[in-house]
Amino acid sequence: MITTLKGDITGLDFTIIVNAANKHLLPGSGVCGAIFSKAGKGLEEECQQLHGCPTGDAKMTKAYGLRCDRIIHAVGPIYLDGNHQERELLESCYWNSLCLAYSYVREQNLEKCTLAFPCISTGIYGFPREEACQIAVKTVKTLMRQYPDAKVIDVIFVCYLQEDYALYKEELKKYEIYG
Ligand code: AR6
Repeated sequence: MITTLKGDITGLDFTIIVNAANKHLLPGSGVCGAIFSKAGKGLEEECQQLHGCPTGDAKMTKAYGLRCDRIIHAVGPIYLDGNHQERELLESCYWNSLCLAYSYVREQNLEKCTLAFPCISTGIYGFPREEACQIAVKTVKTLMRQYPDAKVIDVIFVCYLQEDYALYKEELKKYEIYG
């Protein structure tokens, strides 16, 4: 199932929440700042051991003070002008995060998993919201189609802003109708 909700991702008790991280895996502002400050010092310490993460990729940590079980730190692209592989890099963030989540499901023998994404790159990194939403939904749908086993993962796009929530509702509706 792929759904959307409006709210603060840091308060959710889903299996995994995704962080819109920076490539140093350091606390920043936005959703990343909120995740690090709620999770506590343990998260910073674990992230220091990971030696960063390339743009378009993702790494998983424990969740410490958060209510979820794990955090996936996905590093979205900084949007320059659309000619610097921003789309491909954003797509690869969603794809790689899903792959990590699926490995976790297998490793832990989970029958179900809830995976919450924020709108990666659309804040400080400046990715146009509408296009980012289309890429996010399309990437998740494509992966689920190619790997039906991954359907044990319920994906929830968690929107902080009403504007994003409206975009995701519309985009998901399109897929329900047209597949
Ligand atoms: N829950 C869900 N979504 C949120 C929350 C929240 N608590 N807070 C903000 N958002 P941004 P980026 C939304 O700027 O563009 C950091 O400094 C927000 O409305 O957090 O990927 C990192 O360390 C927006 O739609 O991330 C990086 O350096 C979305 O989260 C850099 O910012 C992403 O906005 C990453 O920039």
